Amino acid sequence: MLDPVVKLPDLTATATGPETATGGGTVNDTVRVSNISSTLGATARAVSVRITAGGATIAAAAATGWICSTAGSTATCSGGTLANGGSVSIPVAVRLPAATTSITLSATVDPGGVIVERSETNNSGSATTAVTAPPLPDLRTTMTGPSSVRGLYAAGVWTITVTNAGNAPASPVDVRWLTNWGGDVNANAVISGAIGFTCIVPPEYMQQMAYCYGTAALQPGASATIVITAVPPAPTNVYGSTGASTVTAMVDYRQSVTESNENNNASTVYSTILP
Ligand SMILES: [Ca+2]
Ligand SMILES: [Ca+2]
Ligand SMILES: [Ca+2]
Repeated sequence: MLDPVVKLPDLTATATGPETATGGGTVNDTVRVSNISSTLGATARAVSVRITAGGATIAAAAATGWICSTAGSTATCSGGTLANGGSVSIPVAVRLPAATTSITLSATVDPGGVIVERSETNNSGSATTAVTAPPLPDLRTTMTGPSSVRGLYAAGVWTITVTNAGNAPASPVDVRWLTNWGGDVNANAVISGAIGFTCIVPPEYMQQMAYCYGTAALQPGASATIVITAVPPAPTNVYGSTGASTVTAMVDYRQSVTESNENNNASTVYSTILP
């Protein structure tokens, strides 16, 4: 009769992946689980491996004969069988954050310690990828306007400057100019700068607004200006406090451009509408 110790399997796990990658994309790493026991019959059954990618998302992990599930930065594959000398490769798709950081994919086989092995100290491996932030645009606005304007009679002029402060072209460049005014108001937009805009003033809304659609991509460092001239209504046609006008310009209001900063897209001017 054989000494039962002789038949112990020895599971190992290693991880490999690219040393460098651009953030925002997906990289393909590989986890390899092996039974390095040389003893015939030292088969490991119902093997489980836990995979983690701190700071990143595991999009997919799969291997024939194993059941894999993913949740956030963790994946678990279990149910595999590894005869002595056998191994399995598990492709792992890792979705990287759009930032400069370092992501380490770690794999531990038999994390619960339920399989008795010849060595319990060689069950983990890892691979580190240096992630570089991708070039992204950063649209932002500034706006000037009157501190007060006479409703019904005088035109106010609001000047919106749209700048791409990022390091990649931005497209589309769409701007919404939104007031808290009701009633019948005329607004006209004039545009100048690096790119043109097509502006419309839809008549059907309760609040007056204008939409301006950029006619080209805005390059890094470039600016364009939209000048909106509008005659406000009587103070009583302002929603909220009488005569307290709020005008907000927002670029990429439909959130169709991924930017390095999404929090600098709006600017607001407060104007008092006088009777
Ligand atoms: Ca082991
Ligand atoms: Ca922005
Ligand atoms: Ca955006």
